[in-house]
Amino acid sequence: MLRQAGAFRANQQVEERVMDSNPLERERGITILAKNTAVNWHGVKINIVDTPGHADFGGEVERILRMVDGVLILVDAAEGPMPQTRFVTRKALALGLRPIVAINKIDRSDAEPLRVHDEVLGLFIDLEATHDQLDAPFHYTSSRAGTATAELEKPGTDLVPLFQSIVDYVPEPKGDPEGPFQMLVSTLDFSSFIGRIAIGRIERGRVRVGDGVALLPLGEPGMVSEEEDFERNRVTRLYTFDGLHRVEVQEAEAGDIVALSGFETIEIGKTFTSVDHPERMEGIAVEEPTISVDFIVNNGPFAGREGKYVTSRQLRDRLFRELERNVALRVEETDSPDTHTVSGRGELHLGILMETMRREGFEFQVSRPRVITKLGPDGERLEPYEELMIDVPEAYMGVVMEKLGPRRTEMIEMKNPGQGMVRMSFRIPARGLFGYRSEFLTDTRGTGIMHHRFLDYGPWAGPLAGRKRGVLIADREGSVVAFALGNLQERAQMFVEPGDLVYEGMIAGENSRPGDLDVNVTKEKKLSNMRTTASDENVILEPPREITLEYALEYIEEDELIEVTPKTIRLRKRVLPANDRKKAARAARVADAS
Ligand SMILES: Nc1nc2c(ncn2[C@@H]2O[C@H](COP(=O)(O)OP(=O)(O)OP(=O)(O)O)[C@@H](O)[C@H]2O)c(=O)[nH]1
Ligand SMILES: [Mg+2]
Repeated sequence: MLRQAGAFRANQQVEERVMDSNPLERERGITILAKNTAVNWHGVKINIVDTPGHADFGGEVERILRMVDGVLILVDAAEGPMPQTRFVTRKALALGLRPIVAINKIDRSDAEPLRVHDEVLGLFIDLEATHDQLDAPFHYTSSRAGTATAELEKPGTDLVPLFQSIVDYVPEPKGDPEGPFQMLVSTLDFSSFIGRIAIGRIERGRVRVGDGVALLPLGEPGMVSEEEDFERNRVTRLYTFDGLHRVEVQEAEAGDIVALSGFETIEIGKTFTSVDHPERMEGIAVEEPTISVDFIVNNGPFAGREGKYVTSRQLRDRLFRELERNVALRVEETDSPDTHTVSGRGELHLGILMETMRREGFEFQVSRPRVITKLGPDGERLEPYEELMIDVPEAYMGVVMEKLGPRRTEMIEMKNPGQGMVRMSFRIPARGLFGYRSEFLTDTRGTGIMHHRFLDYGPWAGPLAGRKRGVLIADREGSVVAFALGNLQERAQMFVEPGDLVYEGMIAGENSRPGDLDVNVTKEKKLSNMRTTASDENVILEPPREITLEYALEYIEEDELIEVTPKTIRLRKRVLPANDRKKAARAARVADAS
């Protein structure tokens, strides 16, 4: 769309996924932060906000939806609607926005656009779309080829039909440009030159650089009384969006999405108004967090070796700073100054924060995630449930069901779209997913795909079994030796490779059976005087399992921690010395028996 609307120079080389500008986004191939752009199509300015698709970034989606008058829903022509599609679509439909559907990637050899068309309609009905919304225009598109068509028999040649639908179908902004100025802060940006920048859509009136404007505190919508204190300041800079650029302007009016600076107390959800008409808009409702983890100062033996920021003070300041723009996040202090509890919308949401911090040079530890329970109307305990969607080859269906059963899973749907694959969706307590991913990957030999997302709160499911297998724990500090791994790998999947540094209490691999084992991964082969060649190099080692942050979050048990540094992710026992762990286990057994 950018290209065909002339956002690029004729021969400009444009990289793929050009809006995903943040390094983490580029690396992972997903959108994390919503971004604004705008194109001009035959004299009509179309503001576009690109949102993340994943449900964990729902907070991001919820607030930007307040800036738009319509939505374009992109669905993969082979995969069909995914759990995350349902999430964003529900939000958009509930706000009464009119959707346009693009069934994209019709160039894929396994595309089934008609089936996907039906699935999207089914989804709309499920989500109680209005008549108007059900009447959504559908386009079959290939964004790679730059084509759209409303009828499959007539292959598209460009995106004109899609642009036309947007112009015809999405209402113009309704705000009166002659009324008193009003704008909701939907998102934030920061520049070291000009400070905090508010981004939002002007609801009503107009604003000029130099205007004195009020910035109202959060609160109930309506006129703000004289007593309430609010910031009054001058707009120092004003920008609108155009293609991939921000354009500095002197004036903007109702319907424009702008970036505006000059205020100290900018916060998401606050309202800007003219000074003589301080009318607050409804704030941004963000869904409550569902899981928590503890961020703990790194107290392992390797602390401070790889990170720049390691103190509890630095960690605390950084976490609280994150709240300014990450609206679905909560940070709480605990009894210990070394520990903060951080709550978010899912493992990915928290995982991205951790990943961002380690890139900035932070070093810290994280606990196993806990679900956030609530009380129901009759005082009963409720816990979060997720929708789990699994694609596996038919042969692995049995083992998946067998493993999910004890995790209190309920099957919602099973489909057999062909090609030997089955798609199943389940309702599962969020707790039931902890530790499941690694089993799933092992059980399906890496051929399965799983997605999950928050669904709702439901009755507490009772005790659930934890991880099935135990871990191998390094019993001393040192450098990992191939010879030692060669002996261990028959009964374990290693997480470390030769040359890695380990310490006592660090987790080096997964036991293929239940129960933890303390092992020496630094053990050298005894040198005899008959030594021949470098025997170490003859050991054939399985590659270690790669431990990513999200993997680690789903993997660890309550008595374990993840150590996160800019260079490494290590798993460890909370209690490092093997003797202390044994004593604790003995004490627990005694307590159990009595
Ligand atoms: N074959 C084919 N691939 C496409 C087409 N459009 C996009 N892709 C590929 O699909 C992948 C995902 O594209 P993205 O633009 O990141 O998808 P997205 O919906 O923005 O993803 P999120 O923002 O993370 O939800 C990229 O590798 C694209 O190259 C298409 O029309 N045909
Ligand atoms: Mg994207």
